[in-house]
Amino acid sequence: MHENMNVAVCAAFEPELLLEQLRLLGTVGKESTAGRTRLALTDADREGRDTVVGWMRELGLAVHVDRIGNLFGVLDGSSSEEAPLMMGSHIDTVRMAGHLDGAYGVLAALAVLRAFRRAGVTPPRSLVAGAFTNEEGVRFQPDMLGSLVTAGGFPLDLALNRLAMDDGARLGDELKRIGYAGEMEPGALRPREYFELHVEQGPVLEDEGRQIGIVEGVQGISWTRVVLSGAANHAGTTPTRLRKDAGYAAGLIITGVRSIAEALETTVGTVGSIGFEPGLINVIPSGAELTVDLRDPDEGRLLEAERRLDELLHEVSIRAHVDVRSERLVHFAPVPFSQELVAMIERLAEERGLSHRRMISGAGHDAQMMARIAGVAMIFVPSAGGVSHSPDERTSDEDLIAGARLLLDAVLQRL
Ligand code: HGY
Ligand code: MN
Ligand code: MN
Repeated sequence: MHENMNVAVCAAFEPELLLEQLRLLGTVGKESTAGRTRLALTDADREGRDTVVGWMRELGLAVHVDRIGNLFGVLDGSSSEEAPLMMGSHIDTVRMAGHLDGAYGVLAALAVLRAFRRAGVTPPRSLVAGAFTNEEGVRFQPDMLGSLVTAGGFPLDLALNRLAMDDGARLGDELKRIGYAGEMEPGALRPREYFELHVEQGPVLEDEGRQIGIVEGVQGISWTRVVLSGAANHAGTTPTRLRKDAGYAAGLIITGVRSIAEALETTVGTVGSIGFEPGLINVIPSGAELTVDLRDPDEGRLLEAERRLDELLHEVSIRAHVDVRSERLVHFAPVPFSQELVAMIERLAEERGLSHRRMISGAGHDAQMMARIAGVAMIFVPSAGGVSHSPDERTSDEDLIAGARLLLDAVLQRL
């Protein structure tokens, strides 16, 4: 685009409104305890979607919802021939979440489209702000499901039939219930580039005092569900040698996962959810269900971590005299992003005088799925204390604005 147009669009960028919308969206799903919870396709997620759709309509964007519930606001370009440029992220959250994870990328994308609108500049090709369904994957697995279906990595019908881990609801029925079972075929909006702006959710940028992370890719992710079946018995009368204690088995797995991670060094391992049956103080647990999250930047080490986990499960079944069944819910190999776009964003950060560094994302993102069908890059801003997936998630206004302005620079550079 002509330099004058770039200047006009940058001048029309409204950081204050971005911060205000982040605060407002952060009130949706507010928990009486702490943080907010907008699990995918719950009423709170619907309310979050309605809020973002309202802001899209205020901007006069064409709003599209596809059959997996992905949400897109489109600013038409002067040419409809050329593939659009898309920015996005997600607005579903984990439980008791911060207000930035996902929402920041969606609302910054809207802020970029708003700058074009306010400057009265029509982009040469369409610009799209997207919010993908079920990025967190805590209710329905796998995570990043909306973008994975968009990228052709998961069949739509299979996705619509996924059952919620919490209440067993069918994903397709939940989409209908909240009014976001769209008509557009997933992937119909196929961008040439996809940019995602996100908080780092880790300690690196803050530790090094840098303002921007230029993300070169995402590490590999493995999720496993484990079901342990022992025998309920009296906590007082049953000798240790006669126990088939599913709770003890779960404890061996939790400590075993930590040992696998420590042994493989770059691997991280988490048993994040666990439940006992019958879950009573004086009954030896007959059953336990837990999940294991393993991650590593290297596919070979991630596969080795999975092998060691499977070995651990076998050993625990013998040692604790319980039946162990496991189901691999997710295996996503590490994903590299576009080196051309990474270098471009790095140069733009230099030009803005922003301190920056290249890095790999420890968290999963929709960008890793969109990298299957588009040129992809991500921009990180620091997380205070490296905290995320927590009500204590914080990023300074200055850093939030710097990241959003760099996103706008990247878009202008590509148009
Ligand atoms: O699990 C993740 O890394 C992402 O938050 N879904
Ligand atoms: Mn996220
Ligand atoms: Mn997240």
